[in-house]
Amino acid sequence: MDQFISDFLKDPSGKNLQKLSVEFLPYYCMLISKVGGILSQETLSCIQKALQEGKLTDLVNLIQKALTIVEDAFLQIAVIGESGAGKSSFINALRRLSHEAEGSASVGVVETTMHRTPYQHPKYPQVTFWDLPGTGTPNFLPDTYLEKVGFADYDFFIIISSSRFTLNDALLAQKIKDVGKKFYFVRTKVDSDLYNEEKTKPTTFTKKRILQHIRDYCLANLSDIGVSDSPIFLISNFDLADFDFPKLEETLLKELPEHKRHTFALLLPTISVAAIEIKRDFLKEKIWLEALKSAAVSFIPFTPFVCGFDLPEQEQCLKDYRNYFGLDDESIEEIAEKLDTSMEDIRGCLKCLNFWSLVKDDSISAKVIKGAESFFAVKGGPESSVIQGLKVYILRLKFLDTVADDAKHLLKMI
Ligand SMILES: Nc1nc2c(ncn2[C@@H]2O[C@H](COP(=O)(O)OP(=O)(O)O)[C@@H](O)[C@H]2O)c(=O)[nH]1
Ligand SMILES: [Mg+2]
Repeated sequence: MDQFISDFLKDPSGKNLQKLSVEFLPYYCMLISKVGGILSQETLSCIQKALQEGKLTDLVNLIQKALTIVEDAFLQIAVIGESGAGKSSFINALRRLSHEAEGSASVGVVETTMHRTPYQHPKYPQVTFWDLPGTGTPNFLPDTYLEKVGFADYDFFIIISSSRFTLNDALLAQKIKDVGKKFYFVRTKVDSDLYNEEKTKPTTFTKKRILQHIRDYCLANLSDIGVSDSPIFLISNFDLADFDFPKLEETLLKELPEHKRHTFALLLPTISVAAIEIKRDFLKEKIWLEALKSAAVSFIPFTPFVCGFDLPEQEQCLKDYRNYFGLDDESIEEIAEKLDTSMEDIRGCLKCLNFWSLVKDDSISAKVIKGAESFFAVKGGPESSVIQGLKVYILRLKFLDTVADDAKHLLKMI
């Protein structure tokens, strides 16, 4: 049982809440993912203050408001670069769509228009990638470009090149910075550079040396055109798990505003153990905040029952988790195809598909009773809202761990 929540339930007095207000921040920092959490500094301070002053209604409202903002967060990602650099491929890779899938961005098509094209994420409609007109087109005018493409709409810009970054890219980066937005340089197609090098120089070829060479070359090129100290991410759109893509993910997550991190973490493809862990941490944080909220509600007199244990809702929650980790039916079918095996074979390896066995797990009731014991001591009898809240908390953690472990297991198989 979570120590903080259990301590919270043990004693609703002002003295205990004051103690918890001191412990809150260190505890929260320990709980969240290595790339940060979903609460802003301001919300954290307000939560601390609410605990210190024993204002439980404020605490509940603060958590609820923060969770709603996180749920509703939209993400608009602008992708820029010359025609042929790999923009459409990058967008498709992040949307987990093959080039042939319906709704995918057309690959290999030379764009000459000055229009931007939106591509919504098929699973997360609040995320849109924008394929922006190329910086290499004759119509490109750095002074008016950002205005024309509506720069204020985007959370950040990805500037893509498959060879040298151009002066226009550099001018654009400078302007993006001037308007207070972030940009990231991404060098695509390193898989094909490696392939070509190995074919042409098989005796002296080493992967590490070639990648370092590409990185140095890009950095020198950027420095030549006046951009210093910007990191470069080397990637292959054909294999996001390799090269710098995981580093790019982490950097973006760290640099996004807190309330948008959750949305971005969910859309990350589950292509590495690190990506699975990051996703798990973000979802865990949310489960914990919901549990803290529901614990606080138990101490507020005359509050209507907020957090009941509703089976269809729990079933939906498990479904959502499977979706987030790429274990929904459609994804399982794709994996079976990839591994040239039957869907039943894959399903047989997954524990997260059996909702009932997870719900009926005896260890859950034992944990709920243990967690509620401290509360009984205060109130002198079982309080149904506490039991329900703990049940939801422990069950959701179980769902999450089962799904994340299954995702890791499948990753190993793939
Ligand atoms: N080897 C390799 N080819 C890529 C990569 N990204 C894109 N391509 C290929 O480069 C060509 C142009 O890609 P596209 O995504 O249409 O570029 P765009 O014009 O910037 O949208 C296509 O043939 C892609 O298959 C990559 O990372 N590695
Ligand atoms: Mg394109």
